This record gives sequence, C-alpha cells and structure tokens, in this order.
Amino acid sequence: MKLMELIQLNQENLSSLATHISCPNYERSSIKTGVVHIGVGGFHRSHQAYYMHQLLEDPQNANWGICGIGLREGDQKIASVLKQQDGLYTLITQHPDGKETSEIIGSITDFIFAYESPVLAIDKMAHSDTKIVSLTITEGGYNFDTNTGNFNFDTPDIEHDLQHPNTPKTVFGFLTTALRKRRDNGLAPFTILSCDNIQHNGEVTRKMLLSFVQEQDPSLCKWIEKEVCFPNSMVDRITPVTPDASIDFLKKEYHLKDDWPIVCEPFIQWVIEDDFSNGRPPLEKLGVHFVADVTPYEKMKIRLLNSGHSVLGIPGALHGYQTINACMEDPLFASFMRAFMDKEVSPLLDKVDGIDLTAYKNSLEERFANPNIKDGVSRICSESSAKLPKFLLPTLLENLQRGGSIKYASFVLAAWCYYSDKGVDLNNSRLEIIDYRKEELHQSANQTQQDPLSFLRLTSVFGDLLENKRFISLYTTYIKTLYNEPNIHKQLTAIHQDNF
Ligand code: CS2
Repeated sequence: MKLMELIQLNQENLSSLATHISCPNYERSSIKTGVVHIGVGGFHRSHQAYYMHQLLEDPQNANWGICGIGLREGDQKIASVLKQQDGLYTLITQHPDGKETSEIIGSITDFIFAYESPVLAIDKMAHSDTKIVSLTITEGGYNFDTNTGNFNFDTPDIEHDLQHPNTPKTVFGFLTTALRKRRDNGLAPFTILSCDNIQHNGEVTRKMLLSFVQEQDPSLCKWIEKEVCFPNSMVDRITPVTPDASIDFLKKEYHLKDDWPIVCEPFIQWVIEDDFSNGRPPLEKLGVHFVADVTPYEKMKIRLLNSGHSVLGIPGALHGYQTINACMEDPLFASFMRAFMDKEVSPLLDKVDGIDLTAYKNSLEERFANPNIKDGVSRICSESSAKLPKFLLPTLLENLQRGGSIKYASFVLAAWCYYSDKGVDLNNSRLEIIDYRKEELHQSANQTQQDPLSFLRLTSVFGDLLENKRFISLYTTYIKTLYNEPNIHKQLTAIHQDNF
C-alpha cells in the first residue's frame, strides 16, 4: 500500500477502506436509533458501542443503532470528530503478545451536542424508536453526597434544571423532561441503563433521578417509579486514553485518517440485570451475561479491578511510574497489589456463580501487565475524590468493622494525601492531577505538617473515618514516614514485612 494517500474516515470512504481494514457490513443509513447514550467517552466506544456494532451485523437487529449525546461543554471535540467522521471510529485491540486488530465501528449513527442543542437531545430521547437511554457519566456524575448518599440539590446546574425543564444542563434534567414528554405522548418509557463503575449503579441512578423529579414534578415521579426500569450492570474493558501514536499508527499501517480512534485490551465483559421497560437487544448472543442480581459481580469487579488500579496508580505515580504496566513490571508493586487483593478484598467477597476468584485475580494481573495497553497512571488517579469513596473506602470500612487487615488500603490513602499535597513525584516531576476537587484536596493535604490528619478532615470524601482509632493510628504512622523519608519502595517493603 505504499504511496497511497491518506483516506479520511467517513461514510463515503468506507468502501475504499474496506479493501484493507474491517468495516461495518451493514447498511448504516437504514439503522434506527434504539439507544441514546449520554457520555461518549473512550469506554463507551470500546464497550457498549462495540457490542452494538457486532449486533448490527445481523439485519434483524437494525433497530439498535446508537445516538450519542454530549452534555458538557468539553464534549465539543467528540461532537466535531464524530460529525466529520459520520459517527465512525477505529477500535484498536492491543494483545499482550503485540498482536493488534483494528476495525471500524459503525454503531454510532447519530450524535447530538446537547450542550448547544438541548431540545434536539430531548426529542431524540422522547422518540418512539428510543428504547434505552444508557449512561457513562463517570462516578462523579451521579450527583450524590458521599456521606449521606442523598441527591445534592446544592449545585448551580441542578438549581438551573429545576427551574428550566426545557433547556436542561444535567443528565437529571434531560431524563426528566424526555420521560415527561413520553408519558404525555402516551409512549412507554425507555429503560435507564447505567454503565458506570458504581455498585448498584441502576439503583443509585433511580434514587438520584427520583429525588430530582420529586422536586420538579411529583406526579411524574409516581409514573417513573412505577414504569421505568433501572437495571444494575457490571461493565469491564480497560480503555486507556488514546495516545497520539495510535493516530499515527493508523495512518502508517492503514492509510487511514481517524482523529480519535480508541485503544483497548482484548478482554470484554458485561453483566446486566434482565429488567427492561421497553424491550432490549439480544446481547446474550454476543456473550453478555443477563442475570437476576448483578451485586456479586459488580462488587468483585469494583473492589478488585478498579481499586486494584488505584492501589497501583497512586503509589506508582508518586514513585515516578507513568503507566500501570510499568507498575506491574516492578515485583514489589505487583506483590503489594496482589496482597491487597488477597488479604483485604477477597475475604469480603461473596461467592460468584461460575467464577474462580483466584483465576479472576490472576487474570487481572495479566491484564494490568499488558505491555501494549500503557494505561496512564494519570487516568487511573483522575477523579480519585469520586472513585476512592466507591472503590476503596467500602473495603477499608468493612475491614475496620470486622477486624480485618487495613494496612494496604490505609497506605494508599496516606500516599494520596502526599500526592495531593506535593503535586510532584519523588523525582520532583510535576504530576498530572485531574480531579474536579483538586484544589480542595490540595488545601487539606497541605496542612499535613501541622496536623497529620488534615487530609481526612475532608469529610465529604472520607466520611467519619477520622473517628476510627485503629485506622488513625496506622494512617498517622504512614504519613509521618512518608513525609520524613519519601521513599515508596522502602514503605511498600516495610508494609509487606509488617514493620509498622
Ligand atoms: C479504572 C477504570 O478509571 C479507573 O480508575 O479502574 O476505568 C477501568 O479501567 C475500567 O473500569 C475497566 O473496566
């Protein structure tokens, strides 16, 4: 293919691309939108949109195309890339042995930048073809108070949405107005399917939405309570931030110009409760697992995979590692994480049907170590203020209650304090900290020299952890050692050997 010119990825060019890269075999123009998806990040494109793409290869499933929705100003980039590319993008699967498979995904047939066009987005959700509204709005997007678990009304966007139902800004405003429209038009509601890493993600979505609607429109609240299903689900596929090198790779290897391809690991998993308001796609044909109760699956995944990531990522970032696989190449980090899984998480997990826990943990180690994924620690540590209360604190709290081991989780919190305080790694290189509460975290961590517990006083993140004597004493020891002699290797070794 030497001397070939670059081909812009778009619908018109699919037939020329199809000679050298896998392309959708279905007629995209006749696909109907059965799913409206809010939050078209990398994960949605490597996971749900990939499943739907495979489904669409069977003409019987032509009702299950996706319309993506971007609610935030920051969604401008995805809106313009997808517009230019007619919703098409390349999915590059990176195997541990260096093998790569690239395919063009066609399931996103429409995209609405709701930040600019809220009415179009509401109409799309309220359209009779739409059967499901799915969400990847991140752990922080659910707008609950970590301490009380209640809906947080006290934000300017929520105040705005309560007053302006036809030009909402938040997911809650959009869902409410679209559901109202469906009810008024005599249509069945859509299912609301959360695909975020929150335990009981469906129930949490339901609780948050109902709190909002109750305030805006109590009669609609009753209808939603009765008619709308919110299945819980567990989703899994590691999807790093797309490196520029992948854009170049597609140019070189396939003469393809794709401004935002997605890179992911081969592993993919989706477990969903079979509880839908208005029909569902036959995803079981693709290995999606429909179950009556997703609780044990999500608990296992969030407590092992997601928090395992943070257990590597926070100390790893401080030590100066850039990626999760680099952490895994360091035997001390790898065994620290495994010990956290074995000693602090496994004793709390319920038996999961058909899953061998040891094999599951082994597979996580292999997935984290995949040298071709290069998942940045900055992505893993991003929004830790929303992630850790969901991924790590429940494990710590349960162990405190039952007298279990707490040293691994406690050290990660101490390391997070140091990380938030200093903003540089131990080689003095600036850390890329992405957290909407970055400033607040820094302010509290920054008092540590005077008050070793200052970071924990951020009760909206840590709840009443501060009141637990056993935890406080260990945490203080770690903080003191870290601040006196910042050396992650030394500390990990000491924790392993129980020298604290
Ligand atoms: C990661 C997840 O963001 C994180 O902290 O743990 O994005 C993780 O890669 C996915 O949940 C994998 O399914």
